[in-house]
Parts: sequence; structure tokens; C-alpha cells
Amino acid sequence: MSAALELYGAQTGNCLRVAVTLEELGLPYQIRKLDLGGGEHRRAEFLALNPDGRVPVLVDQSAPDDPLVIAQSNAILLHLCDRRPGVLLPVDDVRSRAIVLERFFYFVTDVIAANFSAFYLNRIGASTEAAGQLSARSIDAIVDAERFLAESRYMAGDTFSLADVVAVTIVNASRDKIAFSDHPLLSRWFDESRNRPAVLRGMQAFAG
Ligand SMILES: N[C@@H](CCC(=O)N[C@@H](CS)C(=O)NCC(=O)O)C(=O)O
Repeated sequence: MSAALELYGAQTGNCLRVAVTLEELGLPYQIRKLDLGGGEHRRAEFLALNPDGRVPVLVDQSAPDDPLVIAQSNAILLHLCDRRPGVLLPVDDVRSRAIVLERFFYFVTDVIAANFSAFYLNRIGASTEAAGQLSARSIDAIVDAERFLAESRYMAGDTFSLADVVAVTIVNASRDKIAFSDHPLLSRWFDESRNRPAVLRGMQAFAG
């Protein structure tokens, strides 16, 4: 029998964030790995799921007669949080929820979007100067996030949340550019977060 949740993707940041979220929430899922280099995401079977031809895509078969197909990694993350209310995103405490969402969007927009734009400019050989500026902006925002850790153990409070999921994947991808010795709170948080069993499992979901 196949799992109710199928995750189509590859070893990319957007897909890993979904895999880590599934693991942290303890939701059973099946990986459907695509070879992006080989163009599997441009084939008709996958385009039928996501005409945009991009991963990740989640197929939620909780209602088998009416499967829900979701693209856009951040929409998938929020949908998964709804499947296990209160674990990674508070539900009843409006204040805590707002802080988790604030920090989630901080990492998604100010860090990850800038990082992706730099990567894209480098890939197409457009402007190395602009790419360098965007990359520096992304790293500055990571380092600046240390102020969140002066208030609490994790990025948005005293429990690991959706904000930490998105933060740990991008900090891991950027780790060679961060002077951790100058940022002890960030360093402590990163060591603790990246070694969580669910994070380790999620980061390996598409490996091999
Ligand atoms: N905004 C989308 C971006 C999706 C995206 O760009 N996915 C990349 C991998 S992380 C992809 O499918 N790249 C293959 C391609 O564009 O051909 C999301 O968050 O899911």
C-alpha cells in the first residue's frame, strides 16, 4: 500500500525543507525522486501534476477519491503543519504563531530568496557583481538572525518550529560562508538543530 503522502523532488533546498518538515511532524511519506539533470521534471507524467515543471510537489491522498496536489514548497510546508496542528506552528496562541510566521518569512524571503537569486545569476553567467551582493545580503541576514537566539533557544521560541526548519536548511547550505566562531549563539543553535534525528533523516531523503 502506498503512503497517503507522496513527495516528488530531488536533492534541492526547497525539497529538503519539505522532507525535514515531514520528518519533524512524524508523517509517513513516500519519496518520488526525479532526475532533474535527466529532465524527468519536464516529462508529461510530471507536468500533469505540476504544469510549471518544478519540484517539490506533494500529492496528499488522504481523500483517495480526491487527491490534493500541491506545488510551491512554502504552501506545502503550511499544509503539512495543518496536518499535525501545533507541532511546528502554534495554533491557539496567536502571539507565538505570529512570531513563528514572522521568522519563517524572514528566512524564506530575506535569506532564501536572496540566496536563490545569487545562485541563479551565477548559473546563467549574468552578473557576478550582483550575484555577490545578493549572496552577501543573504549571509548578513543569517548572521543578523543571531538576535532571535538571544531571546530564546530556537529561532522563534523555546521549541523547534517551522522557522527552524527553513533556517537550518539554508544555514547548512551556506555554512562555508559563515564565521561561526564570531557567532556563538548561531553556532550553538546550528549544531543542535542540524543534529536532530528528524533533520538528519530529512536531509538524506533524496540521497543515494
Ligand atoms: N517557488 C518554487 C520554486 C520551485 C523551484 O524552482 N524548484 C527547482 C528546484 S528547488 C526546480 O524544480 N528546478 C528545475 C527547473 O527549474 O528546471 C517553490 O518554492 O517550490
